[in-house]
Amino acid sequence: MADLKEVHVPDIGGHDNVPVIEVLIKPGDRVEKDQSLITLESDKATMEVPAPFAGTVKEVKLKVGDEVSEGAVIAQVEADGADASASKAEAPAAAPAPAPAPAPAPTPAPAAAPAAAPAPAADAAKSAAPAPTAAPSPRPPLDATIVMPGDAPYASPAVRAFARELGVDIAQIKGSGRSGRIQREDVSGYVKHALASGARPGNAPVAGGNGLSLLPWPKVDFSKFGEIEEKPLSRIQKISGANLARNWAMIPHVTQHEDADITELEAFRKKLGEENKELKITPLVFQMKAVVAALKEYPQFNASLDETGEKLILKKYFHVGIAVDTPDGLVVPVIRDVDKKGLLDLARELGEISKKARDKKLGPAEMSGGCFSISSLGGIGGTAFTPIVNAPEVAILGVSKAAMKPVWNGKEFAPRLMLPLSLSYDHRVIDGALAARFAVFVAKQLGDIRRLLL
Ligand code: CAO
Repeated sequence: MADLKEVHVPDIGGHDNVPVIEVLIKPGDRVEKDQSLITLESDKATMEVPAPFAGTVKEVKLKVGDEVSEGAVIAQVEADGADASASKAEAPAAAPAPAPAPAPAPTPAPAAAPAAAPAPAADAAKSAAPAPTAAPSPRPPLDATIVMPGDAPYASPAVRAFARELGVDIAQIKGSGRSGRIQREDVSGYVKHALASGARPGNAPVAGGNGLSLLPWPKVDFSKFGEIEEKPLSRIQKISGANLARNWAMIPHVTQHEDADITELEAFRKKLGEENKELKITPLVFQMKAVVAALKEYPQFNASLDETGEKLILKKYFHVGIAVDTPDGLVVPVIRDVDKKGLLDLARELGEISKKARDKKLGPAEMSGGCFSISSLGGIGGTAFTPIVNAPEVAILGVSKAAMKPVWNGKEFAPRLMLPLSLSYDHRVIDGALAARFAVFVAKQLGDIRRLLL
C-alpha cells in the first residue's frame, strides 16, 4: 500500500548549511530508488542526494539557494509499498573526478535531428539520474572524491549525464556557475549555438566515427573595423549550405584530377550546333553521356550508402544531377534516364531545366533521385577544383574550362583542347585506384566520342 513519507538530507560528512544548487524533482514526478533528488554544493564538492526508495513526489520542500544540513526535509514522497522502509536518503556521492564521457551510440542524424535537441527539463532530470546501483553500497566519505572548482570540467553528475545524452563533449563547455561550474543551461546553450552555426554539437557521432569537436563559430563585431552591411542568406543558400556542411564533414573526400582531350569532340559539337541553331549544345551533354558510360562500367559509382553506413545500394537507373548556379544560390536539378536519351534531347532538357532553376520553378521531384552529379564551371573558367559530393551520391564530377595546350604525341608537341576533370568521391565506398580508372574512362570517352556508342 502507498505510504506518504518525508525524505531527509542524510549525513553529508558533517557539513552544515550546504547550498542547494539543483532541484531535480517536482511534484508528480516518479522517482526510482537511488535517483538523484537534489544537488548540494559545499565549498569543496558537489553532491547528489539520491532517493532512498521509489515512489511519487508529492511535495518538494526545498528550492535552489536554500542551505541545508543533515535532517532537513527534501520532499514528501508517496512510497511504493515495500520500498517505504527508509526515509533518510543515503549519504550522497560527491561528483566523481572528471572521466572521459563514454562514446555515444553512433546514430547518424541530420544536423537538426531531434536526437540533438535539448530534452525538456522534466525529461532531462529523469534521464540525468545515474544508473541505479545493484545494491546500496557504502558511499565514499565525502572528502575522498572531491571535485574542486578549477578541475576541468567542473559539473555535477547530472549535468555530465545530460551532456553525454546529447553527445556533447563537456570539456568544450564554459561554465557560467559559481567558480566556472557547468550548469544544465550551459549544456543546452552550447547545443543550441552549435546547431545554429551548422556545426554538430560537441562529439556528436559522425556516421559511426569518433565525431568532431568543433569550436563555436567566432562572434565578431565587424563594424568595429569599418563600414558593413548585413544581408540574410537566401532560403536556397541556407538549405544547400546545411547540406554541403554535412557532406563535407561526414564524407571522407578525395579528388582525382584528369585531363580529357576534347579537340575532336569540340569540332563535332560546333558542327552539331550549326545544324541545330535552335539548341544550345554545350560540352556538358557529352560529359553526361560519358559519365553514364562510366557508371555502367563501374557500378560502384552508381550507388549510395544507406543510413547505417553499412550497406551499399546499387542503382540500375542513370539519373544525373546538374549543379546550376542561380541568383539565389546553387540548385541541383536531375536529368532522368540519361542513358536512354540522345545528345539533342539532353541539350533541350538541360536548357529547360536550367531556365526553370533560374526562374525558381523547380519542384522537389525535379531535384531528387540523382545517381551522380556534374558541376560544370567550364563556362566561367578555372583549371581545377574540388567539388563536394552530393550525398547520398558517392561521387561528383567537377569540370573546369577547356584550354588549348601543347601535348606530346610521341613525335612532337601538338596543340590540343584539354578539358580538366576533377572527380571527388566518397573514400568509404570508392578506392583511389577505382577513382583513377573511372576518371581515365570518362576522359577516354570524351577523347573519342565514338566510344559512347559501345
Ligand atoms: N570549357 C570551355 N567552355 C565551356 C565549358 C568548358 N568546360 N563548358 C561550357 N563552356 C562554354 C559553353 O560552350 C558556352 O559557350 P558557347 O555558347 O560559345 O558554346 C559557354 O561556356 C557558357 O556555357 P553555359 O555555362 O551557359 O552552359 P553549360 O551547359 O556549360 O552549363 C549550367 C549549364 C547550368 C551547368 C551552367 O550554366 C551553370 O550554372 N554552371 C555553374 C555550376 C556551378 O555553380 N557549380 C558549382 C557548384 S559548387 O558551388
